[in-house]
Amino acid sequence: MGTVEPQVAQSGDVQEVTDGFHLVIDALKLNGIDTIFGLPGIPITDFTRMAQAAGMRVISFRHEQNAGNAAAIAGFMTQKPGICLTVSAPGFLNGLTALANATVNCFPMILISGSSEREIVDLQQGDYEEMDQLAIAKPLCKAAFRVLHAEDIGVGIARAIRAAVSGRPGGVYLDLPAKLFAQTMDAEAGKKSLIKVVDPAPKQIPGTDAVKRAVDLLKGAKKPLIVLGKGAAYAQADADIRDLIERTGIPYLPMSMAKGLLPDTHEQSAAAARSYVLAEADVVMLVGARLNWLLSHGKGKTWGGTDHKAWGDQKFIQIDISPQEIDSNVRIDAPLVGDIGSCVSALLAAIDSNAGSSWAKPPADWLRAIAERKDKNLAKMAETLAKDPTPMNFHSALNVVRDIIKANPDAILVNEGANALDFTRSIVDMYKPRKRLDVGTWGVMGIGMGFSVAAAVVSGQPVIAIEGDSAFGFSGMEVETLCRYDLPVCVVIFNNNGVYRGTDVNPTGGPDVAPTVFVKGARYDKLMEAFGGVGAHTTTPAELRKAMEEAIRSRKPTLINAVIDEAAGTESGRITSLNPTSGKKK
Ligand code: FYN
Ligand code: ADP
Repeated sequence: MGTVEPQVAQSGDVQEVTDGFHLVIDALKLNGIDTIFGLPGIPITDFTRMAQAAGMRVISFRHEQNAGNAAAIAGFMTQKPGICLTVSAPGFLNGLTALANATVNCFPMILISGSSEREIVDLQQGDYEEMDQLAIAKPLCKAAFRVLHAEDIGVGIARAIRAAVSGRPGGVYLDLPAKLFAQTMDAEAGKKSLIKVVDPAPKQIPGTDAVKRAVDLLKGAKKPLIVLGKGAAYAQADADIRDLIERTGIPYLPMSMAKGLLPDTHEQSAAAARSYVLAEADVVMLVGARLNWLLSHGKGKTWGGTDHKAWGDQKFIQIDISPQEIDSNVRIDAPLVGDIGSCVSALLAAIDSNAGSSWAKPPADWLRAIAERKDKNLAKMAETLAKDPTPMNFHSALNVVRDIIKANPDAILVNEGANALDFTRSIVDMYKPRKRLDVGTWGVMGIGMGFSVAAAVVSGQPVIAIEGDSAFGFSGMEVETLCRYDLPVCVVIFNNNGVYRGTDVNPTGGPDVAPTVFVKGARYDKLMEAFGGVGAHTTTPAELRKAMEEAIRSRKPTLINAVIDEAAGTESGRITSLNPTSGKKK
């Protein structure tokens, strides 16, 4: 395994050879990629051993989807493509969900899957794990490539990296047939065939006319608003974004994964007056945020429209790296196409040259009106959080989480569920960029443990995963992975015995429970103890606080079963309206 015997060339000289295994590893390392998230098996088991032997960090999971989610979020956090490695057909398909999710979320990721004999697959003769993986991956990701010859590995990896991180980032599939790994070639020629990608995500500078158009629109606004999306968080232009917001004095609304780009306690944050600002603003600047369902497609009552499809009266500026994003839902009056770093610094320069230090702050009555709404909502929230009901509910439990994050602002918060997601988003303030990782554009369940593993591995910081009991189930087996790598992850399961809540009953009176109900009183904490981690069973905020503080202090993998009122929680949390209602009459 792993070693390639030197071959004797015809001249009698010893010729150093390399092979597909080593060329892939060398190509990744040459491009600064030092971690692989994956799951070994035919035909990539030896590859994982050799990668580890070559000094790469190889993190093995229990299911490929979780490895894929880990790779995707590592890409978001680092701007380097996260690598997920899987076996053929079923392993590939398991990783594909994460690849599609990464693409939808604009996270750079490369799914590398081994594949079976091309000749047999193409003639459909029934190979072990036979599947035309390239064809299946293509419509679900940004780009898909296959490498058939060892001398093309350098180009294949370079194309995959460029496709993942340039322009709008996304998921890339790289198909590596089993035969490729064992192919040999002259070591020197192999080395020369590798490419160190120069400037993988080139800056995209916005046009000066586009910058002027945007500044003119902002300048004339009476009720301006900036919406920060996860593209703004990804861009790592934190200081300039903060500068732009503070120098213009414009109120801003963070989308969920943009929370913490500026501290949520910032006086210009309009998060607690969301409905008001969206409906009332006259000029809205979107920074790395799409007008998709999370922003009601930029129209309807949310935006002050007269009915659910009507456009509001506001004008939009949109900063995005993808020119095709513009006008996708409503008219964009001032598109600013380019990378966020370049666009924001161009805006700052234009603001300087236009107005010097005298850029007029937004009208006081707009700021006052927002402050009034915000103060009212904050006071209402404070009142709810101060209650200490028995049994514990989402609010009293999250009041604890809120304090823990405040005391540990470098900790990363992973969050999934329905109510567990929605309440956490509005209750737990974030203080630093890219610290909140959640279900993203699809609202997908199952990211929890994959994101947690990657967050801990990439950052070395403590991770707190706030999980609905249903959401946790999608990736729960990875608690073994947390223990195996001894990661500082504290999983808190908000256990209310079911999907949304645990109180539904089977209307027939039959022996099966309702489709949304789980085993009552489940002890998820014992799952963690089974693998040597710390389990805690908590029923009060005081117990929860103690267990969380201990987890942060010890940095041991910890799972806290936080029992909450089984009647707490609404159907689908804040998005109940997306459920269709039956029109059937008796
Ligand atoms: C927000 N709010 C606050 C605060 N932050 N009040 C007090 N204090 C703080 N810190 C207020 C805010 O102004 C809103 O009140 C309300 O709380 C809700 O805010 P939120 O959650 O930001 O806004 P809303 O309306 O829920 O946003 C829509 C959404 C969001 C689609 C962006 O619901 C979302 O991100 N959903 C993702 C759901 C998902 O993916 N679920 C997973 C699948 S679950 P008002 O201004 O008074 O309205 C499968 O079933
Ligand atoms: P949110 O869900 O937080 O609203 P979205 O995922 O909808 O955020 O939007 C992110 C947007 O950011 C995408 O349209 C994407 O093209 C854009 N984007 C991602 N990275 C960059 C970047 N570096 N520069 C400019 N735009 C970016």
